[in-house]
Amino acid sequence: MATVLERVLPPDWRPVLEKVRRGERLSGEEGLRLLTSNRLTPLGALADEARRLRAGDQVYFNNNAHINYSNVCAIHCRFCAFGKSRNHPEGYAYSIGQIVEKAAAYARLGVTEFHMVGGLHPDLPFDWYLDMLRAVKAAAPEAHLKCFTAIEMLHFSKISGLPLEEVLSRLKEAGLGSMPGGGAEIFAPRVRNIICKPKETAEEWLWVHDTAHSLGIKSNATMLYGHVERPEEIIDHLLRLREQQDRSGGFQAFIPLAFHPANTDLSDLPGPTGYLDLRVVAVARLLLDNFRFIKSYWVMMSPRMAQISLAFGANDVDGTVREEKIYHMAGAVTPQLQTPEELLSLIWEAGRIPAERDTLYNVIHEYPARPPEGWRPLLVGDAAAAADVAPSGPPSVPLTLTDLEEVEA
Ligand code: V47
Repeated sequence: MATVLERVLPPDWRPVLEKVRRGERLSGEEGLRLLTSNRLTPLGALADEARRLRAGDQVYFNNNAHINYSNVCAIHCRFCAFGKSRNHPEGYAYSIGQIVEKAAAYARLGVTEFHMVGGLHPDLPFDWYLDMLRAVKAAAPEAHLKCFTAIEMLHFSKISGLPLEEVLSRLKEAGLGSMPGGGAEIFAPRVRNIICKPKETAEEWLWVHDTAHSLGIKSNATMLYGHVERPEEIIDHLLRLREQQDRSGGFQAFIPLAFHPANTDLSDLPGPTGYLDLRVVAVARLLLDNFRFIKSYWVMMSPRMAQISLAFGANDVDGTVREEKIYHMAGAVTPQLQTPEELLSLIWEAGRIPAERDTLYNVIHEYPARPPEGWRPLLVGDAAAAADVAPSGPPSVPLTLTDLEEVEA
């Protein structure tokens, strides 16, 4: 008897399903055919099957806080609304004291990860970043520091005159735990030329991650889509990440980043559609057979779309976030915070098993497959809107089942 998946699948996609089931690698041509098809339901079903077979039914989230330490940036990328020149009225740079104050307050709220990135500041010396990491580590010793994109790492190498390996080793010594995936944009030179001409090349971005992996520093990978890229360039980006992962193996999650045009030089572009969001997640899951985690970053996708993407191959929704500037300066209207309760609701309602993780995907809290009796799903954004998201807000420790039962009682 044919399964539902087999029934919805167009006959010429059968060989792809068979490859997925046999654990065989899909080709770029197959990826392109899927990406350019508008048959969303079978594409989702195919990606969901790949996710189920390769990664299981848990959906991960973490209790994290983003700290964008400065938006002052020596280069100008046309897709970016965050970076500002040194004298711009909206340019800012937190002092180490201010960063430590935020970190200490967030640590008291149960945050396990600080995601810290910023612009390429023209004046701060490399020692400032080392001092900043040491100070945050001293204030929040239990928290994992996931900091600085590959582009920032190359900037540090330039301003310090140190080889990249030395930059990474010194940051690691100062407390760096892993690297986020930003700055990749789209690898194709044609697109980089249009959207981020002054930025380093794909080869340089990949080299930084390769070097980080060789030093035992895990990292993530991203792709910015929904602007001027062509489907072939999305596929090229994914294949280059897959090759890099074959070589160095240190990528944890792939995070597709939907372009937000407001307040950028590309504000005349419409940004991605919902169809594109879901097709990119699904094709990433299918092509990236060596990435266990496909993360739907709810800040840029919206919590609702991130929830739907769980049926299209995603198995991570990022974290609580709390304070985000890169997307909100580009017009994002998503909340700043999703509480653990909201993330749990989102995952349970999608029929999946929530797991709170640390940055390295160790599970900190396992949750049951189904919510406790009487659990009322929270509308995404509800609790966040009502909560005090400032660091001085009420303590918000990760929930356990016992906590949930107490809430219900
Ligand atoms: O590198 C900047 C992108 C990235 C815009 O590794 C924009 O866990 C859309 O990398 N519209 C930073 N995107 C964010 C990032 C990230 C986010 C969440 C988790 C992780 C992780 C990494 O945001 C930048 C750039 O690619 N970006 N401006 C914009 N207007």
